[in-house]
Amino acid sequence: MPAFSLADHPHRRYNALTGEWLLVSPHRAKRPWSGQVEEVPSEVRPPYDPACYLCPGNVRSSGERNPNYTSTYVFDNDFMALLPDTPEGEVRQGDLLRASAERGLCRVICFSPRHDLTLAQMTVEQILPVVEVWAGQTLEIGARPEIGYVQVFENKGAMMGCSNPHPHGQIWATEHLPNEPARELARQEAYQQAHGRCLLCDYLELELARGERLVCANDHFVALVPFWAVWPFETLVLPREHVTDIPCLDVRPRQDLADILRRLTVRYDNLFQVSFPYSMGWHQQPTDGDEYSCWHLHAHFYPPLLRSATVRKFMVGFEMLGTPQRDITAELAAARLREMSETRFR
Ligand code: H2U
Ligand code: ZN
Repeated sequence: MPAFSLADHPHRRYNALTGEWLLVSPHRAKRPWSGQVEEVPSEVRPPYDPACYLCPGNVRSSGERNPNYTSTYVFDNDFMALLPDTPEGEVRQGDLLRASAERGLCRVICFSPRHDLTLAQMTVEQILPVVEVWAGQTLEIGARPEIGYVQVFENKGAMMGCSNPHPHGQIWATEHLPNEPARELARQEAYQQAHGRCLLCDYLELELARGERLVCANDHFVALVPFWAVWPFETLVLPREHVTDIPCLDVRPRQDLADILRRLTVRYDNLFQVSFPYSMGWHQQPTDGDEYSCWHLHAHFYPPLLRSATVRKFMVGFEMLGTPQRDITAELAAARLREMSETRFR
């Protein structure tokens, strides 16, 4: 019997950040596909679309008119999933029926007045204001007494359920810590307790030394495919310095963040020569006023595409009922992304 290898044999991998396991089946990467094929959405869009509710000067469904903004633009989501003035209340029957009121708010952030751009097509100078808005919004919303956590994210592409191609992201801020950051907090706290060091500082050091899962880097940020990636081309974006949230980032790190976002999203677009769909978002320290020095700021990119612009990964069957699974290894995915150009295809 040949010796066990991560590149050839089915195995489970541990996600040190969430404490969950995933299944990796590298021997299965050449499986033939006769399932669903996605449509490639048209790439051509006008710089201004009179029917777009995010373009400057247009009227939204609330009846409000967007200003003629020239860089970024933030507004309260007209269909907030959470409301700031929800009355306090609880429903409880033993340990079986539990519910409690949740306060919060939702905002939309337009990244650019240009309807036809994406982060991958914007310059570092154009992306920097987006980073500044993320920082400013995190500070402002996080300072509200009813807000315990600010989730900054971008849902990109029709495949991800995004309703509008105009470059934009969202913020959902909640009273309580959502599930994913709660899992990450528990692991980061436990690691700090056990080792007296930050989990992601140590992880980054290990990945920089090994190199096999790195995608790209600059002086302040590193993009890599995490050892425990579930989505085929999932990446983790980490500041080299131990900072707890975006507002903590200094001037140069913010510029480097804009740089790494451009370079990573261009690599994604070049992979299948398509505007690459994904959900991405920042995991920052909670804003309930407690101490979270163990928290290491990071972003996750979760793209659904698997082997081409038209074949996506589904989280179904065993993954829904058992454990998430992947075929192509994190190391192979990183190598593919690493060899991509940082000049976007035309
Ligand atoms: P997507 O990122 O999933 O496309 O969502 C865009 C958000 O924009 C969505 O949350 C909001 C929707 O509620 N929206 C407005 O706030 N005003 C509008 O006129 C349309 C959509
Ligand atoms: Zn638009």
